[in-house]
Amino acid sequence: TNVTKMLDFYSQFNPSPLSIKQFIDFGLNACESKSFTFLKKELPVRLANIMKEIALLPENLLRMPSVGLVNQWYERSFEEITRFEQMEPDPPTLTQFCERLVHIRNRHADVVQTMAQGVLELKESHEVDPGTENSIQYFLDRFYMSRISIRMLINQHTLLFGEQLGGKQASVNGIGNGGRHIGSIDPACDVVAVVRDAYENARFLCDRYYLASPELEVLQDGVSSLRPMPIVYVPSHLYHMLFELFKNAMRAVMENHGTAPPPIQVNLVNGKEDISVKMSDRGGGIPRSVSELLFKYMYSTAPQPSKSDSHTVPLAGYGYGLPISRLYARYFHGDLVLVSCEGYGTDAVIYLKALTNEANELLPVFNKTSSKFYRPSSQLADWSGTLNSSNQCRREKVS
Ligand code: W6P
Repeated sequence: TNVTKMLDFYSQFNPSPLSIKQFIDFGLNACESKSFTFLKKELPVRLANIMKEIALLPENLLRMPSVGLVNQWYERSFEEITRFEQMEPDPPTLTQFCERLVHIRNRHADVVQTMAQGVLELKESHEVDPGTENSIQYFLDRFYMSRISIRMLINQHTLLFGEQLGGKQASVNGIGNGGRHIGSIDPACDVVAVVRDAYENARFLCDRYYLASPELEVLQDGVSSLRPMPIVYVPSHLYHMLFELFKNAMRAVMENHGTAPPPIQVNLVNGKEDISVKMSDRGGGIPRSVSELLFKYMYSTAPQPSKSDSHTVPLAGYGYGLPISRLYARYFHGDLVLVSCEGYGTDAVIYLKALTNEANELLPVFNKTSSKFYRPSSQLADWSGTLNSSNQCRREKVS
């Protein structure tokens, strides 16, 4: 079909990663027709690259109804955007384009849940071998990263040029955001304020479930501090990561201390290359064998607690929260790592790039190398007793 041909065409191009600096420079010279011209090519390229990978998924996963649904959403959105291919950036087209992007963003709102449902459907209907599990892990990291990046592009365009907030005026000059946001980027995003906000909201859930909660101590360079720490970043991404980490830390602390829960400490350090946000809990820690698993989608996939339990939902379900938080960190070349001391507590560190020109989007590229990861192969151990446990890469026997 025509869509198949278009997919083949657009998937030949590599996605063009942008840095936070480029997003800002572009936002400050905000030109809607330039943005349109860039996106009407770049969005199909990013969509096509990941759609080609969806097509390579293990057949029994592809057959799951939820995965089929997600695939349809991608096909529809790809088709809708490529309709703009030959169009000139005149005012009615620009308006239509903006509206279409909002529509597409809404269509894909539940992709994470729906994909998780698909993995659940697979688990409940098939025995999943470790090779397949590996392929699914590899795919979901790339798939969700692609989604984060596409939503970033759509958010920037609609916030800069959309009508909802009064367009450019509202999002560059910032109505209700201190007058400095550039789309979703805050050039003076106060890490301390985001930490406190995420803490307060996690604490609200914690109090409701455990009837108590640990205090927060904020440090800078290891000493107690009340100073703000402004960085150039997307506050919603930072909030997402911190809220997830706080929920996990609070749960661990509350499950391990009846009364007088020890505080959660957050130490902020602004280095030359990295900004580090270290959250330390004294929640008893986790063994190393478990900390690896916390980032695995297959391990984290469990049925949602039923709606009737909604007043007593556990604080953190170990859903896709941690793996996706790590993707948010990695998206601009940061990272999220867990270092635990079993029997004591856990440190979770968010690393962010301190320099906006080094904070480049990290994007999955579809090519021969990536397709290899979807081919089944016999896994042979080259370390004693490590087969199927933690080897990230695939080994094919060469005689
Ligand atoms: C734990 C397990 C965990 C995961 C993520 C963040 C903090 C913590 N603490 O015990």
